[in-house]
Amino acid sequence: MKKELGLITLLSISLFSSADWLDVNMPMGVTDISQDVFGLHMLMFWIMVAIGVVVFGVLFYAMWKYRRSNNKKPAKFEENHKLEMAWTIVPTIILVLMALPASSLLKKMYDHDAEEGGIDIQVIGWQWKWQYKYLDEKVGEKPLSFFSNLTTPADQYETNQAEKGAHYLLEVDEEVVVPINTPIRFLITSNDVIHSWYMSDFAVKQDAIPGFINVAKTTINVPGTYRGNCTELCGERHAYMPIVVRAVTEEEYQDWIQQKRDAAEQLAFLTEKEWTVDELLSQGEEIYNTRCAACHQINGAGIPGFYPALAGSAVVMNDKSAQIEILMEGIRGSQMQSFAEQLNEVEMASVITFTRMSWNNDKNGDGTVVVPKDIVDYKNINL
Ligand code: HEC
Ligand SMILES: [Cu+2]
Repeated sequence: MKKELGLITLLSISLFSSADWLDVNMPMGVTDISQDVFGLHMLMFWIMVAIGVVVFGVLFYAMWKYRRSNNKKPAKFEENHKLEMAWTIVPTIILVLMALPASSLLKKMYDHDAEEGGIDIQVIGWQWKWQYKYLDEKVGEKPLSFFSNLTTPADQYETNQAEKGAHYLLEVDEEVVVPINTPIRFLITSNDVIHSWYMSDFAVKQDAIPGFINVAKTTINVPGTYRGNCTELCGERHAYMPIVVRAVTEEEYQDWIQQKRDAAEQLAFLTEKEWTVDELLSQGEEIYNTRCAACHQINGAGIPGFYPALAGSAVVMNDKSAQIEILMEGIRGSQMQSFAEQLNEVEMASVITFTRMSWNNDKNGDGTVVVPKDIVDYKNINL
């Protein structure tokens, strides 16, 4: 069966290899499984073409041959047991034959076992972003972990004022970097509602369900940047939590891991350094726009009834500890989640400072700046 599949894939690839055809067809992807899926899809396609040719051939032949102007007298028979048996048995056989390669491929897709030299990446869905934890790569004592947020500027999709970029709604601040030719297991789960991690180039689509771990295994053959989406309606910004995976050589992968480790080391130094208000503000604005503006809006006005305004908010204008606590702990039962894992001390301090110094909050409130040390202190007391 495998040989035939391969042959048919080859045949289909040569027939459909002009770019125009590939555009209308299913993508072939960059993993063995995704190419098998493509092969299966083409096998089914040609079987359907053959059935279509036979059925419509007989139909049109009969219409032409037995047309009234040809002076044909209609036959009078009512039942034909042999014919009825045939049109029941033949399709059944065809269906069973189609199920054989389909189920053997499905079995291959659902193979969850860890492999020698493979890596495990935990994927966690959040409203509305993805978190990735590299379980085999430690940074300090914890696994390497980061969040991946949409970076398409809001004026490209909210007001339609700006021209859409090349990777409109498919671009993020932190790409998932993985090595090629290495078995990767994605252990997919969710922190809040049901999401779904979908990457068509790998033929991977798995629901991310709170309390469960779904496994998807893949080995990427071709280096490149691959883009996908959340495919389970998960709330109002469902369309704004894309997936970007960058597959690189083993060497580049190791470099990237090292960079992440260096950055973590650098952070210890950055939390202790003296920050100027301007430095905090410019970093804070960037973070606010990617992490907070989706709900609280760029101008801090929020959306009445859904998201409170931060402009003029008593929490933001007064004693800084109240706001630090909200950002660190989240507000239970609301969409205001804890940012303790999502932002480091420097990012946390700068985004809080930004909200306290913007939209006239500094004029009406107490105007105190929050520095990274405040966050470190909070963690020392509370965590
Ligand atoms: C997914 C939507 C969402 C995101 C993203 C979000 N918030 Fe919130 N935020 C809320 C909601 C909803 C509340 C109100 C919760 C409640 O009181 O029940 C809230 C409340 C707050 C409050 C308290 C305001 C008040 O006056 O009570 C502050 C401060 C705040 N958020 C800051 C931030 C900052 C800073 C960020 C970015 C790091 C952020 N939020 C990201 C939804 C969000
Ligand atoms: Cu989602």
